[in-house]
Amino acid sequence: MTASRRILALSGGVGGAKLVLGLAHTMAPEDLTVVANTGDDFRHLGLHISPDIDTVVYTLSGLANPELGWGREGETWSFMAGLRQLGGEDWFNLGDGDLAMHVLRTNRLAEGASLSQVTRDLRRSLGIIVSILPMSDDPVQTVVETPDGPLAFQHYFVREQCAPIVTGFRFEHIEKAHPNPALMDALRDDTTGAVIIAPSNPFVSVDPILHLPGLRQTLDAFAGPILAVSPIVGGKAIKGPAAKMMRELGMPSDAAAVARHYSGLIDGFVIDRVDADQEDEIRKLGMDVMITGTVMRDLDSKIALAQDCLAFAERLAAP
Ligand code: FO1
Repeated sequence: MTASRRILALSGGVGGAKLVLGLAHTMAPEDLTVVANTGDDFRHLGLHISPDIDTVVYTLSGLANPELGWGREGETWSFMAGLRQLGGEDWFNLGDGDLAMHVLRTNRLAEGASLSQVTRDLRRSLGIIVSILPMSDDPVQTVVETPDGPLAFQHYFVREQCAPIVTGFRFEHIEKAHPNPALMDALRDDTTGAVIIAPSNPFVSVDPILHLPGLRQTLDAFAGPILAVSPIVGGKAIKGPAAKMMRELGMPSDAAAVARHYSGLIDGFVIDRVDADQEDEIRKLGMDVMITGTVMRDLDSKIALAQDCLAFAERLAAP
């Protein structure tokens, strides 16, 4: 795989955006296509909100709030203050600058634009060269099943702060959704060198993408390597509920369990040095393993992990 081949990165949440930033600093941005999960999307106060698209957009444009992992840095909250004063729903925080993104997106969609078109125009307006594709232009809603009944994803993640026990997941309307045609074209194009599954939550950030009708077959037919970066390091998720979900689903909350989740799909799995003792168990699943530093604390570590992933893809692609 020569360096100037297209890379497809499947991403959701903060971990995904961090690796995407590392990739954007490591390769020609025009050769990087990010496929963003839209199962977290929801309608709130009449606005169409696409959190995983926005986390990538803000991260690549340098506008992201590094502490929160969502929304904009240096945000003001006059809208929220006004909303509370008027007794509006205030469990989901919408910063004043962030609001512009949701209002614009909602308006463009209402005018008939597709989520792909809106996303392309928004990222271009922020000077982003990297392509950002919604996984689908059709609505898919991740539902978290709990002993007390189903929860819309943002109700689980934000309103309930990930406290409920998960017993399963559903992706509503996915059977009618089409994978983004640009993604399917890229997978069928031999200028695409590799697919990288970012260190995102396998259940609620990656599975909505992988379960889109026809996508798994197209991935299985993809000639290049498919690799994933473990979102679990030393039995813990760097951020978010992945490890808690694994335990609640009766799985070990370790890197090998994530590898098992992806086995049959991926050719290589990237784990952190602290999980080196799991290498043999993971290799037995029929995939190659790269052991490196996978905790991305700063730009240098994001770039280093991105470089490792590209080198791993080269190694996997070699005959
Ligand atoms: N996450 C929170 O924990 N609390 C919030 O108030 C919140 C607001 C918010 C607004 C816009 C946006 O794009 C994301 C927001 N998130 C918030 C994060 C969001 O729930 C997650 O980014 C994803 O859905 C999970 O990756």
